[in-house]
Amino acid sequence: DGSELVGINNYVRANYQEPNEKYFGIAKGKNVIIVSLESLQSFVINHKVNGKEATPYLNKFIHDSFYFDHFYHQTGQGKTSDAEFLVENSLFPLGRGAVFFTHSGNVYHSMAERLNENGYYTAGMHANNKSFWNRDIMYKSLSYNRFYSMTDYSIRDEDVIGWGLKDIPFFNQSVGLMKQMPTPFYTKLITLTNHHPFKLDEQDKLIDEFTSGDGTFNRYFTTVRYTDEAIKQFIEGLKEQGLYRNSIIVLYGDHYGISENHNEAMKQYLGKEITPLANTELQKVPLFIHIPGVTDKGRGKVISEVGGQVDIRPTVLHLLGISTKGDIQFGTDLFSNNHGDFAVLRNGSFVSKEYIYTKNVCYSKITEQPVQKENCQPYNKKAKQELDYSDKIIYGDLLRFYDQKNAALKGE
Ligand code: GP9
Ligand code: MN
Repeated sequence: DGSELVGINNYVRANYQEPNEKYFGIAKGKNVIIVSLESLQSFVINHKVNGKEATPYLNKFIHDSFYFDHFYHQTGQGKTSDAEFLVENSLFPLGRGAVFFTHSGNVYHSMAERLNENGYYTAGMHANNKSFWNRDIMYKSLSYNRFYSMTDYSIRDEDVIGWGLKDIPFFNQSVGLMKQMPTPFYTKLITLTNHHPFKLDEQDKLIDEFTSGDGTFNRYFTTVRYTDEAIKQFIEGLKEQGLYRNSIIVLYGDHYGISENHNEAMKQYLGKEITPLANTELQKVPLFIHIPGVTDKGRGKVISEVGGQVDIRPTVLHLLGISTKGDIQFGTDLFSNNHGDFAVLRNGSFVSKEYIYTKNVCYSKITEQPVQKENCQPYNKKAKQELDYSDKIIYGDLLRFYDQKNAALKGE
């Protein structure tokens, strides 16, 4: 039965944070374009390799966006699909396995569902086989109206690398498809080229590889650079088609591309030891939110609030003027005055304004040294509680006992 949901619901109600009046509804009625950027980590932003920027376009786009530079991925073994799950539901993915496979039959009240209710056409777009990560099944549970997958794109042999269409033709064709959609629409696009093992055709290499003994690490910069170029052409395409000024654009990195197996090369690149603390900081992924008429013409802003992918759903819905007060979610609006500088990673590590907790050690972010565990204690409880409640919801399919429309438990 739904009795397990009582305590969870109370917790969620108590942790709800009011949106910031200044931003609530600021993008009302606009299209929503969310881009999941494959394996893009924050350490490459505003960083050079062999004297050249790895992300020249994104570095510029910071000035036309709200750019969150203390934003963390919270994914587990489900990688890209876990990031999608976080963004749609503001719930955490599972500690093991991929929720897209294991719990695709559950009831969810996704962001897409909320947008459908508010008159949006909703679509996932990804030029890979539709059944990868069980997306074709899960997207139905997430209430997408349509999934544009491999067969919806025209794919010439020379446009393929790795698992699917290269990012440049993918974005290019996606703009064409968006142009045909009923408005307002919500599209969620997933890039692919910056995926392990980071292989590119010769003509797509726009910068030289890094030089270390680690080929995977060296190549990473070249595929990152290619995706940066693809985003540039995408934004230009949106402008040409008149979609840019009617759409908010959210770009986020899905998860790390460089694992701890590459610490040696990472140390060489960053010029510092990759301690457990540094490794946790490396789980930062970029988050850009462009709002037409608000952040453009250089009126963007870097926001250093600590947050994570679980926060995207309330943040975006609030920008559109859609309340999430009655929703069961664990994220909070990044623009809220009470967001509260916090991100828990799926492995239980967490980050606050002053501390990082990982592998049973509480570190001061300022001194980078271990400090007394008591400093991390209040956050430790929150971290465990939220992961545990989220797991309970998924394992028990508890949202089927929740009446989303009336913001109440069913039968009460
Ligand atoms: C596959 C793409 C990459 O469709 O999402 O998956 P990943 O291995 O990053 O989860
Ligand atoms: Mn991925």
